[in-house]
Amino acid sequence: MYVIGERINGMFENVKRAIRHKDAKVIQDLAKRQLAAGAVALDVNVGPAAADAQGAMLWLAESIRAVTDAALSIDTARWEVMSAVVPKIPGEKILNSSKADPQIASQYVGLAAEHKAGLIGLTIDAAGVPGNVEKRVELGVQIITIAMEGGLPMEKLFIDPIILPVNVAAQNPTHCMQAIAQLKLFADPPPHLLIGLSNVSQRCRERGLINRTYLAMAMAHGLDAAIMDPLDEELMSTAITADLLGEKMIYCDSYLEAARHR
Ligand code: THG
Repeated sequence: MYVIGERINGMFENVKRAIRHKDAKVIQDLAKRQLAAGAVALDVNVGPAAADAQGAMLWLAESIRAVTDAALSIDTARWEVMSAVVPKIPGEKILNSSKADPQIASQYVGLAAEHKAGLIGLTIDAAGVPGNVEKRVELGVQIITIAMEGGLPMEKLFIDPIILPVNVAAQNPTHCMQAIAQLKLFADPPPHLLIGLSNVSQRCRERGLINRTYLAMAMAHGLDAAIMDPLDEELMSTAITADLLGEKMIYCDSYLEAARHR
């Protein structure tokens, strides 16, 4: 499982405060703790309230780069921010994210290919989040095709079917799993399939239980990457165990520790 830590996000109060007061230690601690817990990449999102989104993103990336070379998932919906910061952030990067509209996706594929970066492509277009499986698959295939034409290898592409909270969109988790299973079949090697896992339980009770149960279900359908909370120990144990049961690793009595200390 390719785990991208979700905690460096301005929607969290402590991160919002750290951005405002330029308190790098808070960010560096979150980076180190998430990586120690098993994340291999870190999502970086300045949050909805940041006044200078570009400056805040660069400050976050620079703060993180002082403690790790891990891949950074540059999480912004704004092209002007993405295109300005990507050339300035050293090391491995994933562009998070592009929509599927051909003109938009071509731009992002070009930027990712130029910087040998990864790209998360959302199965969403000008019409919004699809209400069915077929449209998700169609938009996913559209992104796969544009990536192939643009010279972005499938190992660098992550397709995100967009998971919504189960309390407001009851069919969405099922639709996403079905789209994941189908999109795995459209290229060889296939692209990665990714979700922002915590979305599924927003404003629900039993968030941890919902997150880890859905993670195991989605992994059984071919999910192999997630933006999620690596500091949730039960969630990480579920991810490792689903990898074990999905033949991604071999059993030994200490498989949980072995996977954590890899
Ligand atoms: N796809 C892609 N990128 C994404 C998402 C996605 N990036 C952002 C988001 N979704 C994934 N990250 C989070 C981070 C936190 C939460 C949900 C998703 C979360 N936060 C608490 C909440 O809203 O209740 C914050 C509570 C607090 O302040 O402590 O749940 O889908 N490509």
